[in-house]
Amino acid sequence: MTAPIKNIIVGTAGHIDHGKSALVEALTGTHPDRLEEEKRRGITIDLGFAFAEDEGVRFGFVDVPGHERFVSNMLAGAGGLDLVLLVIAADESIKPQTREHFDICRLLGVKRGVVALTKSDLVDADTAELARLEIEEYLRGSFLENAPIVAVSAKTGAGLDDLKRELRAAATQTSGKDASRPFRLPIDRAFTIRGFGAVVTGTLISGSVGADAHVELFPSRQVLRVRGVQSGGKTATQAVAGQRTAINLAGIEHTALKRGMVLAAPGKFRTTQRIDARLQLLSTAAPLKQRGRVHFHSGTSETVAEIFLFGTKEVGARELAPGQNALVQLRFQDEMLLLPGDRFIVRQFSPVTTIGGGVVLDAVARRYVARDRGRGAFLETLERGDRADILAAMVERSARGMRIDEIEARTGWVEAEIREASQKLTALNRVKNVADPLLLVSMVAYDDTRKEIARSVDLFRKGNPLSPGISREDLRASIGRLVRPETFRAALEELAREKKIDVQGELVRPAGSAVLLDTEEALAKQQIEGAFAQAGLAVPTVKEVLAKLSVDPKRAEQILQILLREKVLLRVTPELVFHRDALAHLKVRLASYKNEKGERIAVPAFKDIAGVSRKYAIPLLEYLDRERVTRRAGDERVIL
Ligand SMILES: Nc1nc2c(ncn2[C@@H]2O[C@H](COP(=O)(O)OP(=O)(O)OP(=O)(O)O)[C@@H](O)[C@H]2O)c(=O)[nH]1
Ligand SMILES: [Mg+2]
Repeated sequence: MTAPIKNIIVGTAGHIDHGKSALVEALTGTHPDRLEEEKRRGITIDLGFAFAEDEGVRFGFVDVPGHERFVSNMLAGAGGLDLVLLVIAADESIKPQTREHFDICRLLGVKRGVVALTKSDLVDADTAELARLEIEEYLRGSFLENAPIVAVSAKTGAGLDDLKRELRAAATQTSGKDASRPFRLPIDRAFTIRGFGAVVTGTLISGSVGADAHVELFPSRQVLRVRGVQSGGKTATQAVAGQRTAINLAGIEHTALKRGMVLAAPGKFRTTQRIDARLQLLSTAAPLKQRGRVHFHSGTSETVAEIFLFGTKEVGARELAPGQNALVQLRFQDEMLLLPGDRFIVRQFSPVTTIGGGVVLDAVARRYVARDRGRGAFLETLERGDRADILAAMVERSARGMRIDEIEARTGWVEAEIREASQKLTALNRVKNVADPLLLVSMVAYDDTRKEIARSVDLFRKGNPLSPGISREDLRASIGRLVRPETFRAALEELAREKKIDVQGELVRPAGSAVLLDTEEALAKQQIEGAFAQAGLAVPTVKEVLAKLSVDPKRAEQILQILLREKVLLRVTPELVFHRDALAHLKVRLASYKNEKGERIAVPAFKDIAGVSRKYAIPLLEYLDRERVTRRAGDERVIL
């Protein structure tokens, strides 16, 4: 049985002309420089790629330019690497871009690598030893402190086997990228292939993708179909995280695609122009001013950002000192797709040099305000907490609560992870899940909603003692706008289950509270009912009846409403109200008419048996039609 294949991206780093591209060729057989200009000038300008497979490890090499003018191209390649191959020429030792590239790797959180001491054929043993000592000294205290330093020559082939062995060893210690997470591919090249159309390439940093999948292009948010994929330079059914990947896209011109755009799982993510982050400033940088402008690089994208400092220890600090770190807000000139945990680099606006980098904590940050006391603690939880802590902090900071899709978009977590964290928190009573699939609100916000509902129901009751309750709709409107319908419903139902309130159809009232009438009101109720009962079908107007009562008009109207709700009285038209017995009696008379005279009845005959004038007859017939007691047939009615 062979061990599963591991996909590892190795990125070169190092000063111009130190032999990066030559070394990649020596290791893979492919010279990574592809542009005419690169070949002519003998320097690398843009990213180059090559592949090698070695004992269960598939290496994708990303070769970067060493020239200081092309650091932004280097950054587009450095975003996705698992291992750095730090290339230092034995005859020159450490030079400015050795330092800058190495700083970038550190700031991007690269964890492992190998140092290649190249051009070893050009120096004697003492010079090589001196270079080695210098490099060891330089790397002390960094992630490469204990990394192997392998003397090699791309020219003679000396040391290449050792270097391959060390790369393999480093690869086995590297965890690689996670294919089970949502798909994300920062685009580093876009071109067209005759007969195929648009093709993009990039390092697949997360998830997997196959032919016929749909992917979303950021920042334009077009959804596109994948025609085919290649990984590691070969056609494949599926490309997985950690592979160099080429994707042939349907429905778009290659001219509409370029480096810096991102392909991602469709419908999952949003773009952002504002993030909160931890920023580390290099010790070689100048102090960073409040609202300083920088070039921002993450993945293959870059934009201009304005930096707001809020995490410095000294309250009111207006700048960040070299070598220090702080919690910051970054505001971008362009829409970016970023997720928590994404690393980034910032470069001075002018002259352009690398000054620092950091990690995204909150990709959907609230607008910066100078005094936001909760934010520091919140960001520290995002930075250090486990998934449940982070979820609780996010839910507690959002007044409306968070739906599962909102959590996914904001964190990049998969559903199972969200559910697990949510179960933990609901068991601890820190959050309440009020809907399916998943809407989490903080326990504090949920309890507030319950209290507000109970208060509102009571208040209505006090102001409207004759009303059987407040309607759900009015109750909902009386509760804060920040309460979502699902939260309202869950709280209402829970209060009803606990018998704190009574919910009957659309009406809500305090538990156990029937409408209580005082003697005067009870009398008025009898009088109203009596008036309509006596009138039979030739009813008086409501106004006339109510005017005779001793209670005030508003209460009289409410008492009428009670009778209507109890269905003792029935409203046939806005003006006409009948007693239920009168209507029942009419139906009996119609039934006997049908028995004796047949099913058809004309209006005059109806007036006779009802004993009413035309004024009542027509509305009554229309009412009976609606009730399906009769059906209109020309000028007559059919008794059903
Ligand atoms: N003698 C000798 N020459 C080397 C060796 N490696 C590279 N070279 C030469 O050094 C020059 C620069 O090599 P490249 O591989 O292009 O250097 P690079 O680091 O890729 O340069 P940039 O991409 O422009 O930063 C070329 O002429 C190579 O032939 C080596 O091990 N020995
Ligand atoms: Mg090169």
